[in-house]
Order: sequence, then C-alpha cells, then structure tokens
Amino acid sequence: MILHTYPAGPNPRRVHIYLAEKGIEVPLNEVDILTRRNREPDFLEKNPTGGIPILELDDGTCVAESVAICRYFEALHPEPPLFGRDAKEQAVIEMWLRRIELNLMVPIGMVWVHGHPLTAKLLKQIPEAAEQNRARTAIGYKMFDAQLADNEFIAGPDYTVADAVALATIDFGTGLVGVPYKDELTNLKRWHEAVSARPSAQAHKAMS
Ligand SMILES: N[C@@H](CCC(=O)N[C@@H](CS)C(=O)NCC(=O)O)C(=O)O
Repeated sequence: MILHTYPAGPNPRRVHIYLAEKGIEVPLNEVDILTRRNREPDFLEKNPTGGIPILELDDGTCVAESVAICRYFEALHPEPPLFGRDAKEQAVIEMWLRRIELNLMVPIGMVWVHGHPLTAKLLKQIPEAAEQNRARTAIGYKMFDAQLADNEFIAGPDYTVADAVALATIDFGTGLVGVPYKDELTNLKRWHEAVSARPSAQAHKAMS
C-alpha cells in the first residue's frame, strides 16, 4: 500500500492528522501538485478527478477522497474509534463531516480559486464569487462556533475524525486563503487552539 500525498495540502493533511491520531504509519509518495504531476495520465488513471490524496492498495485498487481513505483505515484499526462507537455517534459525526465539507470547505475553496493570486493563472477569476464565498465562510464559522459552545469537540465530547477534517480545513481558510474567523467567535478559537496543540496537528510537517 502507498499513500500518494502532498502533505501541506488541506485534503491530504486531513488524512495525516487522522493517521497520527490513530498511530498508523503508511508508506508515502509525495506528489508535487504545484508542477501538476497529479494531472499526468498515470495519476488520472488512479483518480479521474485528479485530486490528491490517493491510497493505492496492493491489489491496485485506488481509494481517493480524504474521508474515504480515513474510513478504510478505521475499518482496519477500529481503536481508538474516530468515526463513532454506535449508530448515533456515527450519524452525528457524518453529519458534521458533511457540514464541514459543504459549509466550510466549499466556500473556502471558492475564495481560493476566485480570489487568490496563486490560482489566478488556472482559470478566469470572478471576484464577486470570492466575495460571496467570504460571506458564506463567515456564516459557516458561526455555525461551528455555536456548536462548540456546548461541546468540547466538533461532534460532541470526544475527539473524532470531524476534528481532524475541520482543523485542516480551517487552517487552510485562516492561513493561505486569508479568510480568518472573527475574534468574537471565542468557542471556535478555544477549540482551534486546543486541537492545534495536539501532536497530530504537526503530522504533515514531520512527514514532508
Ligand atoms: N474531495 C477531495 C479533494 C482532493 C483535492 O482537491 N486535493 C487537492 C490538494 S488539497 C489537489 O489535489 N489539488 C490539485 C489539483 O486538483 O490539481 C478529497 O477530500 O480528497
């Protein structure tokens, strides 16, 4: 098995944080997305969407999509449980994973492609799309702040894969993309500092 990755990217980083929380080590192949190595034919054969990460299994099966890769490892290594212990926990975690994807990652990604100088050569940027999605991201941050008012972690009292995915996403938004959350979102800030202090938050740096 090999994990094709670009550890600093927000989607691969989700997997690296998750693996560090589980204590799982996987052989890595670093793929340079800046030179678009991931868009060459051999990689498009592994994943037609062109995205990294991709987990290539020994029988040649390629599992793309960061959360799907985490799920694969969860099935093989159920302890500690990061996708929930029972039906209710699993459903709540899934709900928050979808909310991270739809209410944070999508708008942050839109600001990235339509509002950042580093992506300007890739497509015709629409500045209004960037602005609209800055506003959508702010609404998303508020929703997470409200959830974290009564919960230590995103999906409840325990650290789960939703925290790994949210950390990678929010660090991307507040860092490279330049869409920080407001200081007044003190619950989100408290959570952000706490999960950033866990050793798993450094995993991608140690591996790159
Ligand atoms: N939904 C996918 C997104 C994968 C993705 O877009 N990865 C980025 C890196 S963070 C990438 O490969 N970008 C370069 C490209 O698409 O060419 C996942 O969760 O794995």
